[in-house]
Amino acid sequence: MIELTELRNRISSVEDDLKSRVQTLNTLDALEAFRIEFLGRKGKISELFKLLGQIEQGERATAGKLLNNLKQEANAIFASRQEDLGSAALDQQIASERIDVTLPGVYHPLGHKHVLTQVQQEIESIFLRMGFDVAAGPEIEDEYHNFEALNIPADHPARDDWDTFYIDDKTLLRPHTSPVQIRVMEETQPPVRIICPGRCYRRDTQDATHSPVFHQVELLWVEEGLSLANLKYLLEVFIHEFFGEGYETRLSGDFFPFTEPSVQVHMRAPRAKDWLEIMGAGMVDPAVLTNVGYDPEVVTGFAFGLGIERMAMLRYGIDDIRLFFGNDLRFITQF
Ligand code: FA5
Repeated sequence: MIELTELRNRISSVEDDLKSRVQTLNTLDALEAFRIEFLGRKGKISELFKLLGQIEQGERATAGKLLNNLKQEANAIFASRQEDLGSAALDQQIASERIDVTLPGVYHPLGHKHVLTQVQQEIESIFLRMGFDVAAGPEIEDEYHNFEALNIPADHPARDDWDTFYIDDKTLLRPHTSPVQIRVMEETQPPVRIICPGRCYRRDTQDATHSPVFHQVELLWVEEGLSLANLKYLLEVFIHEFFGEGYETRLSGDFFPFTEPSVQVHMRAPRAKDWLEIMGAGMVDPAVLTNVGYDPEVVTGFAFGLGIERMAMLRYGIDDIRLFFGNDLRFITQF
C-alpha cells in the first residue's frame, strides 16, 4: 500500500524535474526524447499511474485526479516549449535562406542574327521583291554538278581556279554555289529565276580578304531574249538597293568556263582606295544550257556568284574577313 502523501511527494518531484529541465532543451529532437522520458509508455508519469492500484480504495479517485493533472500539465509544458523551439527553428531557417534582393541578377543576354545572316537575308529580300525564288543545294557536292556540267571537264586547267577540298575522288566540298544552277535547271523548265545563298569552301590561305569557309549568293535567270544589258541593269538596281549612294562599280572581262562572255565585278566604297572583287558573272554558256537539256537557240540566261563577306565588308567598312568568324562579341554586337 502507498500513502496518498507519498504519491503527492513523488508527483511533485517528477513535476520539479520536468519544469527545471525543460528550459535547458534547445532542439526539437532533444524535446521529443525528453517527452518520451516522461510521457512515453514506460515514462516517469506512466510509471506513477501504475501505482494507483496500490492506493487505498477511498483515496484512489483523488490520486487519479492528481495524476491526471500532472499529465495535463506536462502535456501543456511540452506543447509550449515545442512552439518556442519550432518558431526559433523557423526564424533560423529564414535567416539562413535570406535572399539579398539588392544583389545584381543573373543576366541572360538576348542573341541576335550574325551580321552575315543579316546581309544574306537582306540580299534575299531584294531579289524576292524582284520575283526571284530562293533555292538551296548540298554543301557536299559531286564532281559532275560542280565541274563537268558547268563545262569544266576533268583535267581542265580551270579546275585549279577553285582550290577544292576533296572528300574522295568524286565528292567534294563545293567551292562555289554554281552547282545549284545545274540542280535547279535539271528539275525545272525555263523561265528560271532563282538565287541561292550558301556556304562554300576553298583551300585558300586565310588572309584579310580570303577565308577557307565563306558564303556566296548565286543568281540565275534563264528565259527567252536575255542579254548582258539585262544583267548589267539588274546589277545596278541591286547594288543601289543594297549599298545606297556613293559606291562605285567596275566590270572587267574575265573567264569562267560556264559563262560567255564572263565578267568580274569590282566595287569601291566611298572614300576607299582599293577596289574589291565582289562577284563573277556572265551569260550562261550554251554548253551548260545543253547539259541540262535546254535549247540554247531558244533561251539565253545570265548568272552571277557574289561573296557575302565581301559585300558586308564594303558596306560596313570592315577591313578583315577574319572578324566575321572570330566570335568576338565586341565585333558581333556592333551589328
Ligand atoms: C565563282 O566562284 C563563280 N562561281 C562565280 C560565277 C557565278 C561566275 C556565276 C559566273 C557565273 P569566283 O571564284 O570569282 O567565282 O568567286 C566569286 C566571289 O566569291 C568572289 O568575287 C569573292 O567575293 C568570293 N570569294 C571567293 N573566294 C573567297 C574566299 N576564299 N573568301 C571569301 N570570299 C571569297
